[in-house]
Amino acid sequence: MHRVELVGLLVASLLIGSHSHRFSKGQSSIAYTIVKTFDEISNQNDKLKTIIKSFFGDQSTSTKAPEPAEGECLCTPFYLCNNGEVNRDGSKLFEPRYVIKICKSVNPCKTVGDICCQSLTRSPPLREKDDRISDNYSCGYGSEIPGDYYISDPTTAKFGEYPWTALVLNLKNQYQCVGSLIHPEVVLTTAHCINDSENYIARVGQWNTTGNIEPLAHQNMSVKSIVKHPKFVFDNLIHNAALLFLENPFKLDRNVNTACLADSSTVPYTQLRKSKCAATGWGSDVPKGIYRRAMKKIEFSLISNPLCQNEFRKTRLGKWFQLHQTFLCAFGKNGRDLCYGDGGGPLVCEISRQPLRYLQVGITSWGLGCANNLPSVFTKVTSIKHWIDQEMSARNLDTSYYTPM
Ligand SMILES: *[C@@H]1O[C@H](CO)[C@@H](O)[C@H](O)[C@H]1NC(C)=O
Ligand SMILES: *[C@@H]1O[C@H](CO)[C@@H](O)[C@H](O)[C@H]1NC(C)=O
Ligand SMILES: *[C@@H]1O[C@H](CO)[C@@H](O)[C@H](O)[C@H]1NC(C)=O
Ligand SMILES: CC(=O)N[C@H]1CO[C@H](CO)[C@@H](O)[C@@H]1O
Repeated sequence: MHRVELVGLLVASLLIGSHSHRFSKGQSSIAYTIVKTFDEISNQNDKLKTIIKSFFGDQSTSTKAPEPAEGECLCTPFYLCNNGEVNRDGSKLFEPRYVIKICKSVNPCKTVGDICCQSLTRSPPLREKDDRISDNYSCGYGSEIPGDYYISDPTTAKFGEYPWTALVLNLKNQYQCVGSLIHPEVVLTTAHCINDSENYIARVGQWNTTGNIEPLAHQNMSVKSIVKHPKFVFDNLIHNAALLFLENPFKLDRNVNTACLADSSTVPYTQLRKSKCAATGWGSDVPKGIYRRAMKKIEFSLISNPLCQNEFRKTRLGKWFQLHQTFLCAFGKNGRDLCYGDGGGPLVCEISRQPLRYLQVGITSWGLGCANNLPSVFTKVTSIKHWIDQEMSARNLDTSYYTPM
């Protein structure tokens, strides 16, 4: 096993050539380098790709978990020992992607009494019909909506690009978490940012949360009832999912569409590991940073659970850490990452052979810090899909809104 690992790393390091110094920076960068290496060669040489895959394809063999024997003394940091038992599921050690501070929108005008006014030079909004979604409904498609809105960097989504990404607000209009529209009257989010005894509002079709500058209007809707996953555990965030059922349905439009949901019977994750994935939200860029105004988009590459578990075993979660099967991990491209306030947001991947159509595979759940070469962790949609279907059927709601046909 060790030899296979070593030869594999050798091949990887030969391939990245001048970049091989990354290995000296610590082991956590190795997996990142491998992911990057796959990216870098993916368009170059299929044969090399096959060779690398033969070493890394089955990651479960090269990242075999140590298993403690029963009754064995395990020397662990004190915080990993609970009543004489080693903490193996990361209880209370994860950092959920919470909203930790509310960003106040400050009036930027210097003169007392002045307020922000829209530019008069804005081009008129274009309102042609998009036949993909208006009458004949289809989940997972975004729209190109031309307009005079400024996009500052590659981590900002375009208006209409991810039309299922929803804001979850409290009654004071404060940002609580992100969600995804899976049916005109249902929003999927994480359980960790929802308090069942509070009231919420869902908002869709918005891009810039601080100004109504979009060429198509957003929509607000009150949440009528909340259902958390019955097996959700707050301390270790397993089954971290909640459904918000709305008072009335949203109207689907070019800036409002439903997400398609991954189903284990139709989508092999190994296939999705090669596709373009992205997560969206309005969270901060750094811990304690301010929240984004315009929708944020972070591109991700999915990794296997054994590889992910191995990455976290090198952290304070400890070497006995076991990643629960309801999680899904991904590395942010170019070292970018989600952060506080992104919880509940959708992670979507392009469906192979259906260009520009996306499938929601994850719900943003937790990480350790932000953008520090560790994977981001999501609730795996396939592990909660059955529960979603059941809750929908119990209310006579049409599941075809999130089923890609
Ligand atoms: C949930 O909301 C109720 C009612 O506002 C409040 O008493 C309770 O402390 C909240 N729970 C949590 C975990 O914040
Ligand atoms: C969002 O709106 C605010 C206020 O109108 C504006 O200052 C900011 O530039 C907008 N952001 C983007 C990315 O357009
Ligand atoms: C949505 O709710 C916010 C906060 O109450 C409000 O400012 C906004 O005008 C509402 N949008 C629409 C389209 O009604
Ligand atoms: C191709 C297709 O399915 N067209 C349908 C679109 O929706 C209208 C009415 O909603 C139907 O009449 C069409 O057959």
